[in-house]
Amino acid sequence: MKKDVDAIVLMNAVEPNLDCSFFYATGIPNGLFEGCLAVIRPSGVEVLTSELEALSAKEAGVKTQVFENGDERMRLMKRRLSRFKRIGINSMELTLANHRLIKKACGKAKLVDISRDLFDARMIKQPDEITRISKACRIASEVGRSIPDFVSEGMLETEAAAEINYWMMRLGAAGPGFTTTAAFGTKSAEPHYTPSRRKLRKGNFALFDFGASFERYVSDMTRTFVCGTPSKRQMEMHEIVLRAQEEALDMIEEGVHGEDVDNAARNVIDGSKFKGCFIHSTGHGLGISVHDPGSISSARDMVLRKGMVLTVEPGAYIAGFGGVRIEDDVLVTKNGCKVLTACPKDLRRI
Ligand SMILES: [Mn+2]
Repeated sequence: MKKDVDAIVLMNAVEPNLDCSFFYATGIPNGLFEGCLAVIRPSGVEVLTSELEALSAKEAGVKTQVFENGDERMRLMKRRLSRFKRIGINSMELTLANHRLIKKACGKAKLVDISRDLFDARMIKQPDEITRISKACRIASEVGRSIPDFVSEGMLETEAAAEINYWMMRLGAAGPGFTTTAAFGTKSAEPHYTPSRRKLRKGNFALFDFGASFERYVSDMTRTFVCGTPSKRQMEMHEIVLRAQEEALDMIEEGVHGEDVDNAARNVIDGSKFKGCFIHSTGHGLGISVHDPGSISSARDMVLRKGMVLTVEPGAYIAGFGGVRIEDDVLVTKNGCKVLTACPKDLRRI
């Protein structure tokens, strides 16, 4: 930590307002931990937890103190926090209500925002984190490979998404890492679409964006298919997006600017008949959260460093026609990158 603090306090609110950094700092793979705290000091981490996940915390080998209600939690907080002078907090994920509780418990201590430092630390993955992400990637890849086996013409987007979620869990995922996207036909042109009761028809694009959650870490992968025989335009669109993705993947290594990787992918698409159709950045960080700190972007440039895990996901979208996105997850290494997802990238048919 660059900022001088006696301790860092991370406190969860109620799902979905949980602090991802709480799970980063404690490494606890199971449990919800609503209203729980992590107190981090140079000597180690202590979790203040309700009884609901006391077992998960203890099994993870983390020093644990259990409280039965809010009053007891406040007593525990006061006992620990009142002796500190400077306490680091994560302003990006702490609710205002919990901020008040921490202030009440710590007396005169100064609360210092350390969210930047925390996010910088979270960007570089530790070996244990890479192991979990890799497993989540393997699960998603296996499901991605078998999509043509369980998705067929006439199926609803919600049914296809349910199948993907089902198979990820059958393969050991705790659940989907985020809401699975299945977008058919013209709906594939909307990058953040959520599935509805639309049927897959002959000639439709079928875009699936999904990831597995494994021991709290997620994968994030996209593949685009065509139902039946693809048209010439569909094939061209897919080919250009694939070339853009390969350009980006070829460039990634420690020391390279995200902006340059983004431009490499963008130049392929903008140099084709699909100019202007790539409407988002090339990638983002991935870890506990599906949008973890970090990006491959011209707007938010950063230097890529060894140990970062990022998505590489160029796309092309045409309203009223459809869209193609191809997304893989990579680990940045000294001399390149390791692609953690392994699933065919040619335009497959359903
Ligand atoms: Mn995705």
